[in-house]
Amino acid sequence: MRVSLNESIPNNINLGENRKLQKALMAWQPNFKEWWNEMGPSDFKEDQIYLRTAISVESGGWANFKYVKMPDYRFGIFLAPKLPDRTIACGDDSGKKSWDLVPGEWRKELRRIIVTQADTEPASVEQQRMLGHTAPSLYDMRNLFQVNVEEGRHLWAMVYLLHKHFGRDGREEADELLQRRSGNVDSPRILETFNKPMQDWVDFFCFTMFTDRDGKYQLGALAESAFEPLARSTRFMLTEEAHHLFVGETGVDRIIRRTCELMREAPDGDVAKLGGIPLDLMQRYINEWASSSFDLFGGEDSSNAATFFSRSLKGRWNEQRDKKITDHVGLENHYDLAVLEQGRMTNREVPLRRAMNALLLDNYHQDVVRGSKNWNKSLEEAGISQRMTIPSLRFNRSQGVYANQFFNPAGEPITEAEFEANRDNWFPSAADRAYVKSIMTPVLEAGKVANWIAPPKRGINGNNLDFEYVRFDSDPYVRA
Ligand code: BYC
Ligand code: FE
Ligand code: FE
Repeated sequence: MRVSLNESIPNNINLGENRKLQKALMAWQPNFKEWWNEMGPSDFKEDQIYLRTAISVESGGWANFKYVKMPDYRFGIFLAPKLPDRTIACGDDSGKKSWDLVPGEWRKELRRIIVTQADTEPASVEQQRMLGHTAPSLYDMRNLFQVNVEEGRHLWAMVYLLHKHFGRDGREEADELLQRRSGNVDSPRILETFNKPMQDWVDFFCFTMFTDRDGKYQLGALAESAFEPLARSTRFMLTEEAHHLFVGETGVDRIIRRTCELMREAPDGDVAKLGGIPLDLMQRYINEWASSSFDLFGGEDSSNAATFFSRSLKGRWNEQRDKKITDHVGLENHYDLAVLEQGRMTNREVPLRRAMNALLLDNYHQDVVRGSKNWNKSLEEAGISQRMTIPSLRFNRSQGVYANQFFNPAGEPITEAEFEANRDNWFPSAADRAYVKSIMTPVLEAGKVANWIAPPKRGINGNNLDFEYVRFDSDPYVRA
């Protein structure tokens, strides 16, 4: 029993030598499997998927590709290597020795951060569970399932921390992670974006572009934590996250490139007549997922953020590596935040520590703007004059200083009536969603791609597009 758990969970945490931890994880594992079976990808359990499995943190070990059935996937637990002489990166204790164990004073806060991070992982799997049925190609189906199993592994990574470092409370939290459900009214996931339905592949590509990218920045901030096990877990998670972001950014790009082709073919430029995705519709999906993802950073002016930073639980993006960050204590400076007061924009000087969420959101925003420039390059190359835009950080917010205020996508204040009158211009309408749904027919033959999306520029792990990324156990069209 002991040996088999150790074998079924690839790890670099000496799991085989820690009986107490093994026992805790062994008790949790069947519940995880039950959850995966019920809430993980619908169908495709008997099919062979060309997946990468992390079996060690070394470069050759974390990207090990082979065919596996998803129920047999091995969810490993890995810590990135210890950085020699790492000291605390930020806050009051900057420069002191980092922690291998949770300090009693910050236990509650650390647990809360880890639980919040953990909760997003199974939530995203739940949100994406129906998408396999409408995959636009085997390549895309494989990427979807790759993302799903890795989010499952990220849950394991956080549950390991809860079990190892937080005793009984940690075990209870780990159980509750399998009980909450995305979108459930009585027991929802913690953060709002993770309760939104994901109905089609345009949602999926926007989610992996915008929402997984919040993951990148939050994980980066946690990789600066003084709590070494958290810093090292999240550092390894970041290596996997890159692929999720790639799937999103290139997915949107492939839609745009296909739309450009169809715009040339359609006599009056109306790509919907040819089953393509109009650029305006794409923009509405972008507005929706981008603005919802901005909320994931929490308030721009936040006492929680100040606590997390000053107690060294969470740092800034590249806190340790960025040469431009010289003040790691953060008591000196302030952040200039534009706020709407009595109908006009004014500046609020936010003490730097309270502005940590705003700073991280700015890093994130620059990154999504960079991504949108790549999409616009595709438009330019195709000779199309329309451009995609990332909405202002003030647009459509439910968290932070702009919550319950009204701005247009350019960030200019407007009235509530104007906002409401523009809903169908700015967000996917019922008609948009019905149209997208109508074109989401699965394409499940190697080398073929749905009509509404361009093929990828290259395949996975050096393979071509016509590689058989999924080997079906029985005719998938008959099943679907
Ligand atoms: N929805 O001081 P405030 C990922 C709550 S994604 C609902 O403004 P704070 C992934 C907040 O909890 C990365 N509630 O913000 C992606 C607080 O509640 P309490 C996930 C929200 O606390 C795709 C209150 O509002 N990781 O990995 O500084 C697929 C006031 O909060 C929201 C993390 O989030 C919201 N959007 O910051 C798979 C890292 N925003 O305490 C995976 C861990 C705020 O008053 N989490 N609230 O009851 C954190 O560091 C912080 O909790 C947050 C919020 C950055 C999320
Ligand atoms: Fe994740
Ligand atoms: Fe992810």
